[in-house]
Amino acid sequence: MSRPAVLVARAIQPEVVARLREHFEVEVNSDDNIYSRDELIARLQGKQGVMTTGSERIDDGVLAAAPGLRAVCNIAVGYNNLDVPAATARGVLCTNTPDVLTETTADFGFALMMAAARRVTESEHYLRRGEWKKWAIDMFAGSDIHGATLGILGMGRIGQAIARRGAHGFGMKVIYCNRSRLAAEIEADCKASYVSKDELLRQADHLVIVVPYSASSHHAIGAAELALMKPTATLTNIARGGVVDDAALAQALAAQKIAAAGLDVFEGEPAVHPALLQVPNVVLTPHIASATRATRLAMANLAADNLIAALGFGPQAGRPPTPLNPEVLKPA
Ligand code: 8YV
Repeated sequence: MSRPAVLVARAIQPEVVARLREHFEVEVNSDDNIYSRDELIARLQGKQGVMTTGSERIDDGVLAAAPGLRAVCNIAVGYNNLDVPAATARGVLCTNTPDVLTETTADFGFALMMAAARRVTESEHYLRRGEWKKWAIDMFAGSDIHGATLGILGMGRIGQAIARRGAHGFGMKVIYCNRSRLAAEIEADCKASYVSKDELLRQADHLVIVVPYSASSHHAIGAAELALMKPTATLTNIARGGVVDDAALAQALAAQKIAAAGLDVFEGEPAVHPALLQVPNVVLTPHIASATRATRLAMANLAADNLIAALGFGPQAGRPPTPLNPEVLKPA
């Protein structure tokens, strides 16, 4: 019997590719570039599975053009690049990589928030430019993290991990806004209080955005929302670019309507809104919140576990660990 063919849409760790090769004929994107839509469709011909990152859009048109596809395994917890209902309608399994990146991503959210609040990159650029000649009482004075109010928009696994860091590690007062209120024991564990979105924006000294991207969270933070924030506040986005209106944010930063921002994700990335590159009070990183060696390996391995199981191989054959649309799986 011939082995199924699968596509790995971005180069991943060789040891994970080796695991896939135990079961499949594997084609790996050897280029640094994301496939164009047409190239992706061409490469998917004859493939039963694909491993994607958050960048490849798999919509109904792509699925229709790749009728042999049975599984799409994202190496990401976010899956706004996948049209899951369309996949379900076509009987294609979709999977993501929750949990394995929660703590690493929360660490980075905290790092970005602290860097923005304490003006780390802004002051480093000043030093590198050779402008540091003397001390001044207000030199790069930022705002405190300890004891401040941490506001979290989107209280899923990563939001909760950030809340725990703030409450238990830094003595912060934690408030959150979420689609639904969390169970009392989770609120107690995170020492977090539920507030409305407006209250979140008004009260937060440091606002961290961790809400998944969808049509309803598109531009959840725009000019009107930024106007509610304190002029001393910071905003950190580790969710998805489209959740924040980057042009409005750049304007608010330039006009010092808020003090600073930390951004790991951007609308239209890898392009970054040019106005954001012009303002000094923003820390910019290239979507690396989950990027530790250990976590990226765990993510790729989990995606591989999903693909191997989805196509009926390995110890979990037919029972992929983290399905998004388990209803397409046939009962064992
Ligand atoms: C990924 C992410 O690295 O998991 C997510 O949703 O945003 C990141 O951890 C990125 O999407 C590439 O797959």
